[in-house]
Amino acid sequence: LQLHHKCRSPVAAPYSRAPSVLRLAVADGAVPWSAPWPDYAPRDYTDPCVDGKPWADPAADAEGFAPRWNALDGGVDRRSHDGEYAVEGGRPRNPRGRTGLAGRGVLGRWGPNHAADPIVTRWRPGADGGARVLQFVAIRRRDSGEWALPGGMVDPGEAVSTTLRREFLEEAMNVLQDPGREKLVGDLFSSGGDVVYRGYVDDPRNTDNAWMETVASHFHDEKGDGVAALPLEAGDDAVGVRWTDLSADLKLYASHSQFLKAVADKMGVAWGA
Ligand code: RP5
Ligand code: MG
Ligand code: MG
Repeated sequence: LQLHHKCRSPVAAPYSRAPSVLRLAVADGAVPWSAPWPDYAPRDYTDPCVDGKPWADPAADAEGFAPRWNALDGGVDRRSHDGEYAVEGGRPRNPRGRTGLAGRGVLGRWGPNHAADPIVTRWRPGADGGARVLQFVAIRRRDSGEWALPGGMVDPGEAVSTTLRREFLEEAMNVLQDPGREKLVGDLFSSGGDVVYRGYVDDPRNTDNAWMETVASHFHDEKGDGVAALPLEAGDDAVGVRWTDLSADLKLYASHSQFLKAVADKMGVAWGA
């Protein structure tokens, strides 16, 4: 079992709006559900920000709410990339173990919340001679202030390839303010990219009953002139955007640096420590 870490910090950034919401401290050895903890009773918390939202599920015990767990449930994909998850007391159980918080926290869906992360790369311009340096487009998240991939949630019924392109346009090109920019990406995303990771994300918002999963897909512009011409401007939930050198030293949101390591390995560039 790969341990999750970012959802075990007692004052995870997304909860800073509600500082009274603290997670129970869960030691490494107590993460697996198989580790006995008879009186484990984490706080049960679902943030008011998800109440009644069209992108969110209702309360687990809401009348008429009969989700099909581990299945494609209408437009909502309730399957995990990592196999079948358990459902206990009407709630999905985090496949990576305890997080110290029950409920959904700030996540909309019970069980897996599916996202897609576009990784757009080029070679750093102007580096003649010496080792080539790979760069990717990073955004800064409004919620935690951390640098991250410009990813986002897959809408019900949406193809992941569409999410990848849409989220890049929204967060890294601010297309919501300037729809004319959509055509500027040309066919950069038409291939669907090269999937470098698919599965659970070590996201600080994860709870015992709700967690992030993603498909991280790589789009590389070998010549770099196409992507160099893209106007980068933060939009939607992003408050910054920039070309960033790939490196093991990067401190990124959730498990995003793990996806970038896969890109570095694939492209044959040094990752470091
Ligand atoms: C992460 O949250 C995913 O890897 C993706 O980058 C992101 C999606 O959530 P929002 O950006 O929509 O908040 O777990
Ligand atoms: Mg978004
Ligand atoms: Mg996002």
